[in-house]
Amino acid sequence: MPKFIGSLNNPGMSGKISIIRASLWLSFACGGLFTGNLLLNAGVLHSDSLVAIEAVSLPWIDGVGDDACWESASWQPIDQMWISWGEPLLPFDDFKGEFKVMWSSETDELYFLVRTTDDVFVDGYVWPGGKYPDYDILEVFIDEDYSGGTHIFDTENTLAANAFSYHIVIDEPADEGITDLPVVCDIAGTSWGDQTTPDYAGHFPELVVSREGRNFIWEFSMVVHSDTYDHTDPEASVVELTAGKIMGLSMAYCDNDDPDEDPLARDNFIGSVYVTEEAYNDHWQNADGYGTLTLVEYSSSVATDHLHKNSGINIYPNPMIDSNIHISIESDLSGNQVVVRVLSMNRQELYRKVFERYQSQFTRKIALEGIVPGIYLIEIDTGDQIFVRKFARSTSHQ
Ligand SMILES: [Ca+2]
Ligand SMILES: [Ca+2]
Ligand SMILES: [Ca+2]
Ligand SMILES: [Ca+2]
Repeated sequence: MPKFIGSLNNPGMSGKISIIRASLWLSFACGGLFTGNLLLNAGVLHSDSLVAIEAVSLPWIDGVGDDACWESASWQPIDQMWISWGEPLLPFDDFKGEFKVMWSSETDELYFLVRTTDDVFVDGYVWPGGKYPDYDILEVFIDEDYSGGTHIFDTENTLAANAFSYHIVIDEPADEGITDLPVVCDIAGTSWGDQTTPDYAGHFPELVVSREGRNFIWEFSMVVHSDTYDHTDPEASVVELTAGKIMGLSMAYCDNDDPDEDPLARDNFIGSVYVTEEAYNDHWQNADGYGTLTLVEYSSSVATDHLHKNSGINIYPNPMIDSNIHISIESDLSGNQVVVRVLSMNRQELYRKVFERYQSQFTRKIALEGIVPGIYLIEIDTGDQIFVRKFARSTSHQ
């Protein structure tokens, strides 16, 4: 009988498996997974490895995601609560977010399509003040050479441009309207004594944010710069984009919902990758926890595979409502057996069951008695592939 043997509230049972970046290529060798998935490979968790397919036709940057190229990219959720410190997911009307990313060898630019929902938008930031994270902003974190490491200031050992944490600050568009004039902030200088906040809007050649009700679409292009970046000569450090290139990349949203408080203070910080509790607010200064982005050439098979792998497994309802969650697997992903495991975010095994040989559609109910509110990983081993998805047990249906 499968047993639910622990919970996030039982740290004594933790058995951590380290996250190893080098497994990226292993995941490719095994028909690796794409946006929105995590992959467990030979006991090693490789999380949040994104693949960006080259855009054969460039998107029209207008805040509308109906361009043909976006169809071959998958949505990557922005669903990890970095602040407030590991609490369950927010209700979707408070914040919901996801993004797609593509690239072009013609323009040497990355292209992003981001959808956010936010109940209250706090704007009014005046550059170059230092309090931009207390407004509603989208953050793009990029480490061009995937070096990891600190990126606050230019010092003997580190460079401020080792990675960028772009804080995209906009004024809220009118309902059914758009805005296209952001300020993009990050820290530069050699120490807190001479800290400056350059405006990096020039790294985003095109950016349009549209709004319908509480839903926003951020569509933009981005130039990638190396760590030799000099703000007085940006062109000199522009990086050529080629298939196979790996970069560090994460996305996050700073959510404040109280425009009247004084001073303003950020309420929530939601990211696209899992980070440990100690690193919930580390991306701004250290690139070690960034996700990975690998650029690949477009081919119809890659695009088809990409779409297929993301639609082949369904976990529902998510967030789960009671102690049951359902798994369904498309028929052509079938194997002789399916091993299902549920893990806490620190990789503690909470549930394991082997389901015997199956054919055609595979649908099972997984009972997780005693599961406490939080974010979990569900691992599905179909024999030739291992999929891992995140799901949440919310607090609102106890
Ligand atoms: Ca568009
Ligand atoms: Ca909100
Ligand atoms: Ca770097
Ligand atoms: Ca907000």
